[in-house]
Amino acid sequence: MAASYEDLRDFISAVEKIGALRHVRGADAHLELGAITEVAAGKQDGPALLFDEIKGYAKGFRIFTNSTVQSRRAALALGIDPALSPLQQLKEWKQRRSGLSMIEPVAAKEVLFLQNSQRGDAVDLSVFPTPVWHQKDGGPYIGSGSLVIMRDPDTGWINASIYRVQVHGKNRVTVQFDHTGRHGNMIAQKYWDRGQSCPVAVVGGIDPALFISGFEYLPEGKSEYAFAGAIKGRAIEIADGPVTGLPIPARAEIILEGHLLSAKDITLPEGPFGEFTGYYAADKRPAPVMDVSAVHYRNDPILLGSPPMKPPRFHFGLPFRAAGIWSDLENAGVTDVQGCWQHVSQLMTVVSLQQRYDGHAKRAGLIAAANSYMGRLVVVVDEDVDPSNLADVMWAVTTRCEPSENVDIIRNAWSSALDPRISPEDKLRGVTSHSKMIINACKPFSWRHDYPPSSALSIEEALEIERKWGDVIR
Ligand SMILES: Cc1cc2nc3c(=O)[nH]c(=O)nc-3n(C[C@H](O)[C@H](O)[C@H](O)COP(=O)(O)O)c2cc1C
Ligand SMILES: [Mn+2]
Repeated sequence: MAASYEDLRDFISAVEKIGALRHVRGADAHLELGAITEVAAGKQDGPALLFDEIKGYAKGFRIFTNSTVQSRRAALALGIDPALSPLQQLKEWKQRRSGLSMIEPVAAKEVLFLQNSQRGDAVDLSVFPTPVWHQKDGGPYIGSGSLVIMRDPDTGWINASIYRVQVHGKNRVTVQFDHTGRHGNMIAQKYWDRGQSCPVAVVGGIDPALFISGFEYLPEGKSEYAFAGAIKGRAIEIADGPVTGLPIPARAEIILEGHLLSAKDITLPEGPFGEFTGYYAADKRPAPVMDVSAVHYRNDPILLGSPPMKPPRFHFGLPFRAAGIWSDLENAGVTDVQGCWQHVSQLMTVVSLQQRYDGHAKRAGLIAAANSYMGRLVVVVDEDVDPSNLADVMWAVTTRCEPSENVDIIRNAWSSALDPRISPEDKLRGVTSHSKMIINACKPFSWRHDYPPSSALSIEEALEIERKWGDVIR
């Protein structure tokens, strides 16, 4: 099954059909809109939100938030049956992802983003509601879930990834690269090294397939558009931006076209911006400046807002990085993995497996730890524990793990400058690594058959009862 929406509006309609959309009128883009988003995202089955009549802005200039924070909408975005259990959904995505065939974008017949344009001196970003999302943010962000499009000047390769975009005036924004290895930064640098500014388009109001693609780690030279096409099972329709000639999804909502100026000549202080860890771990920092020379937008445009929020709220309700680790385990030859999951917005990884030999669980834990970005905690559980169920995972930790025997600490491992627990002194010295704890919460292999048996139903037995008696006990 592939995802079947045409564009963001179409996805919003699909969300409304499953009863998961709420309309919010009269909110203030300064903090209030972000606060409503955060509270809704924190609810068990929290809805997606479509804001209109935003205080001080024209009716029809809308913002859509919490698009895919919840697993049912994440499944809808991927085209996966939402009736499956979350772990089955992730398993299906893992299987599909490894066999996806790329679908190259095609030229659009109709270019919806050109319905309205501002050019040159008429460019004025202040007509668009741009939220200040969290209280200590350095300013308003038009890009919290927008694609940044650039073309490699040597190869013509188009990169389209998500980087945050702060507004600094009516025709100036900054684009923030977390580190110099970001494809956008590598491409911009090539132009700057030749004494040129880098043509760039910021695309706001994209559908979830483009969002997922812009978020995925695709290798250099690979097209995020082709990957988004693969998710949808159908080519993304693109059209050239009139100013930059960059290919832009024709059904996107709001487009900024212009040039990213050489960071050698000019930067502006960017941030701080509330991060996905739930902290401000990085201060205001210099970021490259984009001069906006044209803005295009659809009638009644919808900006996709995807601010980072305190965990467990996360941009995407299925932990697709965990699907990557699950594949990594299988590719490394670790058999009998029943599932892999991430909690706390990717900061905790859980692997569930059926132990076949002594050391099996540790082998899986070490691989998962090596590939867990910023995650301090890795837990390995037996096959009777659903890794997506945090309460079950903690039950296993508290009843099967003897801390003096089953906990390992791995030092100097993969984290980032956004890690709130790396000290300011260490950060100044360039330290971006941390330690990781691997908890083996499996029954000890050598006496697993003598372990006190569980009094609870198995996952299958419980599901069977749900099927038969669910309506009565719900
Ligand atoms: C909502 C959202 C916001 C993001 N913001 C940034 C950002 O500001 N800077 C950044 O470097 N990466 C950011 N990322 C992560 C990148 O989009 C992601 O790592 C992507 O794979 C990078 O693509 P690239 O390899 O083409 O550079 C964000 C991701 C999401 C989902
Ligand atoms: Mn890329």
